[in-house]
Amino acid sequence: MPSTDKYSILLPTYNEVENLPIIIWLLIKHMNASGYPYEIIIIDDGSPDGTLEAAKQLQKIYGEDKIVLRPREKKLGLGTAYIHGIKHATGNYIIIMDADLSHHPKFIQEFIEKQRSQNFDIVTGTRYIGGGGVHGWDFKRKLISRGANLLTQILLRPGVSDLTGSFRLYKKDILETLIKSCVSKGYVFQMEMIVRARQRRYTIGEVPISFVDRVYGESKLGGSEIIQFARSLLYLFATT
Ligand SMILES: Nc1nc2c(ncn2[C@@H]2O[C@H](COP(=O)(O)OP(=O)(O)O)[C@@H](O)[C@H]2O)c(=O)[nH]1
Ligand SMILES: [Mg+2]
Repeated sequence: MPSTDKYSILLPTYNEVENLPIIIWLLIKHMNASGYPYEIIIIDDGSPDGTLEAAKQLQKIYGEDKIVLRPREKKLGLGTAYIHGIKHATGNYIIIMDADLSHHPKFIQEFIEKQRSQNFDIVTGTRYIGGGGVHGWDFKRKLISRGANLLTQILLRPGVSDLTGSFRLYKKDILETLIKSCVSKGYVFQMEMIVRARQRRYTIGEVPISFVDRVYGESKLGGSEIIQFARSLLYLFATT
């Protein structure tokens, strides 16, 4: 392994005070076991539930080299939270994931090994091939996710099985370029990232993951997000 390789894990948080200690504990455990150099960057957007205070406690426990805090004043959205995080990342690889325990840190090592096996530009977790799966979602949410994926597959043919997932590993420079080329916000953002990656002929590897619905707190996916998704999909269909 070249000694310069390092993995920056971006953890955007909004009201994740119950989930944060567990996800951090799991991340530290699995990343230490993997042996790869890493840092965890927490981007909290002024959560009223005290997530940032919890993050400060965790930083004291695990150290400032492992836990980096890059908070913002108020809720400014996930897309810009990633951009903000990337700016402060010292690793040459970036891992993005939810802090709500939907994405289990145990899969990260598989992402890393997949990336290294063929020098992929991007590795994405997939719920729709191999041992992947979704747990805890009701029928409606499963239908929306499947439907969104299916519709996108038909219209855009991106050749990746899970387009709306947000558990991924990127080469840092690739992520920087991609994020700048994306116009959408919200749920559709992850899909646009993959579609644009394909356009640019970036290579994408897939790792089956099991996805568990968030343990505490509420998801932000609502009716307006679905309409926005459909709209953006048509936009991408028309312009790419
Ligand atoms: N910093 C920041 N984090 C956010 C924001 N919105 C959501 N998050 C976090 O981003 C991740 C994904 O959000 P989530 O509600 O789980 O979306 P879902 O999985 O699509 O239901 C979670 O870790 C949230 O705490 C935001 O505006 N700013
Ligand atoms: Mg989530």
